[in-house]
Amino acid sequence: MLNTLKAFKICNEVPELCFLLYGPVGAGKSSTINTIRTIFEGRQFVNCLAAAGSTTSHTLCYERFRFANEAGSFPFAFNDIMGAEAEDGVHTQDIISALKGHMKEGYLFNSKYPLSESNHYYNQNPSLSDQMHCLVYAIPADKISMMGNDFIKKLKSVRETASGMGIPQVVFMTAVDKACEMTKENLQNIYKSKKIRDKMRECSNALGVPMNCVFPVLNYHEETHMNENINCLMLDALTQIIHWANDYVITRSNNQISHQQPICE
Ligand SMILES: Nc1nc2c(ncn2[C@@H]2O[C@H](COP(=O)(O)OP(=O)(O)OP(=O)(O)O)[C@@H](O)[C@H]2O)c(=O)[nH]1
Ligand SMILES: [Mg+2]
Repeated sequence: MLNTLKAFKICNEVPELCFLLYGPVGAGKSSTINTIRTIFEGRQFVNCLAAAGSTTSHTLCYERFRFANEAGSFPFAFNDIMGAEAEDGVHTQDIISALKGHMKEGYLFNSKYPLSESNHYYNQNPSLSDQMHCLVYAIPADKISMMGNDFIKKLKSVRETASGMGIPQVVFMTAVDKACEMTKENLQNIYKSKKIRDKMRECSNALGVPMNCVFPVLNYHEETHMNENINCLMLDALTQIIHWANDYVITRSNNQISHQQPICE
């Protein structure tokens, strides 16, 4: 799977495929990026992470992460954002700005006020390369049932915007170890676990994303060595979503070309 990803040729329209991570505080968004870096770069990465159980977001700045190893760089990037809370946390309008490519890297989130058009970090004319090509919801498996109505409401408006733009939407269901003891003991049991399947269905219903777009994953969080099972789950998700993001870019650029062509009578 690693070789497949390395060999993946993205379309010519954009230099890299962009994924935006969105989810509640402490859902494992930053950990997902660290896990991907760990897999590609062959060593553990620990950036700024929220303490487990923290209620305020640790990620405060809009950042794009790229991945590379000695063989070269991979043609995709993940954007990390502040977690969404019912009242505090990332402003829904900011997620929409990020999706559309208006938000520049380095922007410091402010949960009271969304990014304004006059801000230095506001990109007035985003191109297809600046916008997101896939929205990845990070939802912790053990907390799906606890997601409050306020958060679901926020999520709904983000989902509507993404759907309106035709952006593919997937779920990374994190912390599978916390939702199923059998899976915690041996990650390979994930494929046999009824609990995990039920959680995936819950995710699918809550977010309106089909079951085959819900990927159960485990992030590196306490391991000190590489773990093939963790890597395989994440790589399985990546090898699928990279195609969907690429398809989206192709569709969008075809539409743009057809809109630009003069209408011949
Ligand atoms: N057990 C377990 N813990 C995890 C997993 N993923 C992340 N964590 C832990 O959950 C906590 C929060 O993870 P983060 O990656 O900081 O979450 P985040 O979504 O970036 O949080 P904010 O930036 O604060 O919104 C950390 O202590 C992680 O070690 C997982 O798959 N399993
Ligand atoms: Mg974070």
